[in-house]
Amino acid sequence: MDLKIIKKIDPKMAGLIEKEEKRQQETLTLIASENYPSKAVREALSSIFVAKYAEGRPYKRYYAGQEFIDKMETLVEERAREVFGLDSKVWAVNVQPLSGTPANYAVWRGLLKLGDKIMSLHLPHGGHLSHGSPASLVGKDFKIVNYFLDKNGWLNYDEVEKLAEKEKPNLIIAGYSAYPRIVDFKRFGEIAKKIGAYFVADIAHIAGLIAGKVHPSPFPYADVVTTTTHKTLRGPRGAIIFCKRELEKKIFPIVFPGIQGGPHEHSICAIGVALKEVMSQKFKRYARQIVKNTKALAAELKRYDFNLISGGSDNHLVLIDLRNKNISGKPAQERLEQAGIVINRNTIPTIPVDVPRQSPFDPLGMRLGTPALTTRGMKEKEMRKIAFWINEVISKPKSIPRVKQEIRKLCQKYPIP
Ligand code: DSN
Repeated sequence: MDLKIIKKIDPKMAGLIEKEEKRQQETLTLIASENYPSKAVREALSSIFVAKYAEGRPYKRYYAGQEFIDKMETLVEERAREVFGLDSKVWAVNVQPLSGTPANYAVWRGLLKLGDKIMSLHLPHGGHLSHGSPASLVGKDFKIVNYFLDKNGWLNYDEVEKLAEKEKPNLIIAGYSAYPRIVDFKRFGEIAKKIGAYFVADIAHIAGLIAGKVHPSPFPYADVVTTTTHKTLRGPRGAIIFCKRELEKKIFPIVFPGIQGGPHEHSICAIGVALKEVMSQKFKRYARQIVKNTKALAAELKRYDFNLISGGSDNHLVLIDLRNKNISGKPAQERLEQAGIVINRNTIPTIPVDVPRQSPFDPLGMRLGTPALTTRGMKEKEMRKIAFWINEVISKPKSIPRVKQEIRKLCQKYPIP
């Protein structure tokens, strides 16, 4: 990025930006929730919309000077619907939430009374903080009942149904941070309907895969769909709420004025540019390549005797139980980072829930995702090489300096956008 002006007025900050850019260029980002937005998206992020307050919904604002903001935000809403094939008579869209957690919180507070019951996946099994962790406000405002993955790390829809019938939650959430398999949204929709609960799909991790048609869509079955915009969707940081028209009046006033003030219109503009890119054939090829890359990475890691939760992957991530490698998540993450492989340590779901809790600071597994490297243009061949390096670093720490050099060389061939 050209930092000519910042360099003049704030060399210290320019230096930090340059260092971070170099770090990202010389290392392999395998954090499943990260990605590289295009130059066009970054250009939109620094557009003049950054200077504008626009509290309220399009064409119903509290500030003057909204002629182009209204057109821009409406265009982004239309594109969001187009990307997922939605009818504007049925689906309302709000592109203002600042990120995924506030988007989700607005939905729960809009649809439920304090103390109502939410049913979601247990956090250490791959759920999300905003789905009702006791550490989050959601866990304090609502009663939370959790479902669990089975002993091999798969969703068990019959168990979800039994629990839903017993607990009668007001709202059921499907959507995960560390689940490597296709989600049967149809089944979730049927379960929710049977007990009269709202069904919310949080597709933050897989929105780009759904838009690219490599994962089934939740829209035919859900009352509400939330997503962040910066993961597989490859936009700037932000979030979108889609809800059935009849729920719009309940949810959108929680976004504003409930929990937010002025929306970040420069981010919304950049979301619009990202959505335009998502509509292209090129993006569909990108989504297909993410899945191919993850499958190649998974297959090769298995050859090195890594124990993959659920035995493999259908999407953009793999989750690994490290116990047979005699290392836990934190030292594995640190060792890999020294070599230039940036991953998440992660809890794994195959530990019975009644044994002492895995510490989130040093859990028993790690999570790897391919969206960012796929954006850099890497394919199956590079994934196999990366699996080799991961094995080298985990099994032979002495290899770290050599692997680091090899990774740097590979990274030169695949510039970050
Ligand atoms: N914390 C994000 C992730 O890494 O999956 C989700 O919000």
